[in-house]
Amino acid sequence: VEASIPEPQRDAWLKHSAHGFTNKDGFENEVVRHVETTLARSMFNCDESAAYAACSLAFRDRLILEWNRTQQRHTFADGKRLYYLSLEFLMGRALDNAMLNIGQKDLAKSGLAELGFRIEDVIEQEHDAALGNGGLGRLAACFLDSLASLNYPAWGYGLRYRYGIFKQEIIDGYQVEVPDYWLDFNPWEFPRHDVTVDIQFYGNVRKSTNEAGKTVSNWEGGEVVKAVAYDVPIPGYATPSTNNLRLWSSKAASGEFDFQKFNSGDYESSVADQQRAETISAVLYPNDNLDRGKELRLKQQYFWVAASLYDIVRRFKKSKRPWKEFPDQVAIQLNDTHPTLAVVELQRILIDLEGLEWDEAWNIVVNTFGYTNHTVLPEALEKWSVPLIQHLLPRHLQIIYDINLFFLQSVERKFPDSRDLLGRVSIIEESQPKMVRMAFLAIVGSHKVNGVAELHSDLIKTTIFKDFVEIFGPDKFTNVTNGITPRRWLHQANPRLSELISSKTGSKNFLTDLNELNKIELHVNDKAFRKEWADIKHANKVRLAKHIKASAGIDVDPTALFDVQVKRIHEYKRQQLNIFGVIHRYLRLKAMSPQERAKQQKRVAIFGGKAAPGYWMAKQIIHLINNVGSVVNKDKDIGDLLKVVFLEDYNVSKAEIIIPASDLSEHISTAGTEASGTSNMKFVLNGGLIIGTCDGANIEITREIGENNIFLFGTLSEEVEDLRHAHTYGRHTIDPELQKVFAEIEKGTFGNMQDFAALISAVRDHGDFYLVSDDFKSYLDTQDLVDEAYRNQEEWITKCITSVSRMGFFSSDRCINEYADGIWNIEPLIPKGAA
Ligand code: 4GP
Repeated sequence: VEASIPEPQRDAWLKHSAHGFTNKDGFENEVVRHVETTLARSMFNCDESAAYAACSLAFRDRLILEWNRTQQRHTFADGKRLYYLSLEFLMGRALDNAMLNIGQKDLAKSGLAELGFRIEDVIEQEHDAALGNGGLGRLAACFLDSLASLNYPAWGYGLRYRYGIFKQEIIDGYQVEVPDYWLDFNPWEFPRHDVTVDIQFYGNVRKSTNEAGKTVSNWEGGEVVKAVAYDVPIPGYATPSTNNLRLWSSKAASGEFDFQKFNSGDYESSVADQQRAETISAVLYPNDNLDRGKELRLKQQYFWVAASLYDIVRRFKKSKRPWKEFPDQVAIQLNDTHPTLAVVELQRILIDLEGLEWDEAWNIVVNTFGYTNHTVLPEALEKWSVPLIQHLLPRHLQIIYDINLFFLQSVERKFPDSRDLLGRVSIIEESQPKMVRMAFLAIVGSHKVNGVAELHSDLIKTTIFKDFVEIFGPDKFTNVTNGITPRRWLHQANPRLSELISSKTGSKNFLTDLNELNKIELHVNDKAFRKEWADIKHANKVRLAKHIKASAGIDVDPTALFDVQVKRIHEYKRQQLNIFGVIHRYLRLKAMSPQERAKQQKRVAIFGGKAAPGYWMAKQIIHLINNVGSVVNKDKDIGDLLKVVFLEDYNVSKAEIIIPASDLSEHISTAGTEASGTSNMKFVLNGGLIIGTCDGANIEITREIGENNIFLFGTLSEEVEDLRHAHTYGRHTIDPELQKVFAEIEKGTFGNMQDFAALISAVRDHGDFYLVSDDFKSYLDTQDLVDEAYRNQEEWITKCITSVSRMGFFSSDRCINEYADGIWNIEPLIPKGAA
């Protein structure tokens, strides 16, 4: 407000206000202007990357104008906003998405053509924004798209990592990690050097008495690091609403500390401080579903949470409302436990800085936060050691102890006779050293806790959080089944299919109301429609085949069945089951006569995904896949009957090529381990069928599309515990077909058997925790059913069309509306011009 232009000068501003391009001519003007001025190049010196840069800047300018208007609208309306706190936003590329969401891709295409460029080549220049590991980060990105498209006043808050998820190279069959420095040129962010927050670490707490005679805690000393905001505009689809993703970057605070050192001649160490400060936002931890408990990670978490809360509180304070209205104005969603310190930080702000009483403050905190759990895997549940928190955040540790004390006292009052219960639910684990259980802190500090698919939400209530359901009652726990944005995952990734669907549904409305897809079921027998459907799938497969040739050097037949498993490599996701199945298929083909072989279904087994750099077993799985590929792919007996491909460096932009080209995709986690899965939804939406276990969202997908349209197999989640128990106590016989596979590996057919000994012994000697042997037979049998079904192409296409038509439920728009109604209590703010 202080910086606003006085009334008399505003006319001049209005007269000169920027507009952005509105037609092709205007677009070309902007592109050329950016080439010639912003980039300081010319028509004699403009390659595709310059064209990409200029085109992106032209779109960015448009977006930021809408962004400004959107923010003004939100400020003026002064309603409740949502803040989505996520350490990961796996955004992928922005240009194509911006062009499509604004509805100007055709214009850009012809404009670029006039200037001498093919739009596809320009789009290809962009480096993925890969600030995430896998499902959790990509979900956050889909949510941002839906929040903007549905016109919700919402912000995302995250970290601006200098290095996103590493780039994966495959060298001699092994994964090698290469740093992903993606910020060389990033036209999609706006540095806000005027929006900074000083963040304190270390130091100590001193108690004092204020004028009112009250004891107050002062957090003093330590070190200060500066957080600088970088804003990324998030365009809504077919609406002017443009939301904000604010990413924080760390910098040394140019405070007294540095100057003192500098003046005393200690130049080197003042530069070292600078670098140390910058490491906070330097790198994304490359773990998916795995907690490593590194000190720098805790620093990242506090840095990000403290900066974001400062920003949120500052915004709230502008409206001069009483504190008790904070939860009416602000909803904060914790994407997993990574931002849980926000609960403590808000309590600290309220009691230490704003002078509220504990209870009043705590009430505000609990009503503000919601917490989403994404996994029940014990190795992924965050814990931080008490000494570490004590050292880094001394005041926060005191507050955590107080939160725990008051919580345990309330439990004790309610359940006076259950001593064990207090130990089980305590936020502090009595281990050596003591640990803070972040999930418990998140539950206690939130008014709603949700899982991400029905089975998963039931499991958290009956297993890891069972006691909390007793304590708080069942209403605090809810389910919001994940979803995906049909804008990126259909319209952008599969433009021809999107076009075909709109020709049958009569409009593009299905992109904002995905249930409209059900109109295509009426056309399932329409010959021309089916033919076009099949042609599109084939073209997408040809495109992927070219990509495979270019990146892996392997020739694949686009008429073969493309069988895809792309996701993070994890024992629980069971890529080992898949590759053992592939070996089995190979051996079976080898044993056949040439005549018999000729009758078999051709397949291409396509894998992709990164392993956490420290996850040795996952890396062995990648190695085995590659070695099997190098044997099978050159076997003359086999030819096109079976190919095995590992696609290097799976990421969002590659997913956009792979997913539309799949016939079958694999979602085969041990039942009860995959919280939801979201790629399962993307594959079905693109007209591929899935083979899967009764796990995560596979179950709801089956309910929606019908069990005839999905290939389910394997152990059910309620049987898993008993089987594991049986394995541990000696009743474990390995499936005979799997034994043959092991024997072949041990013969050295796929290279040095020592390399794969651990993969085999996990199943044979160490209890087969993931039930690979138990599920092997039903997996193979089901794969045979797939071959048979694929042979009947007419029937197959019917299944695909029917499935797509029933996928409306899985839009992230549905999902966001459920959060908005059930957890956040926010309303859309629809601007003029929204479709
Ligand atoms: C993932 C879950 O593994 C996946 O099932 C789910 O679909 C996704 O979150 C989004 O909810 N979890 C993670 C993680 O990525 O790191 O915990």
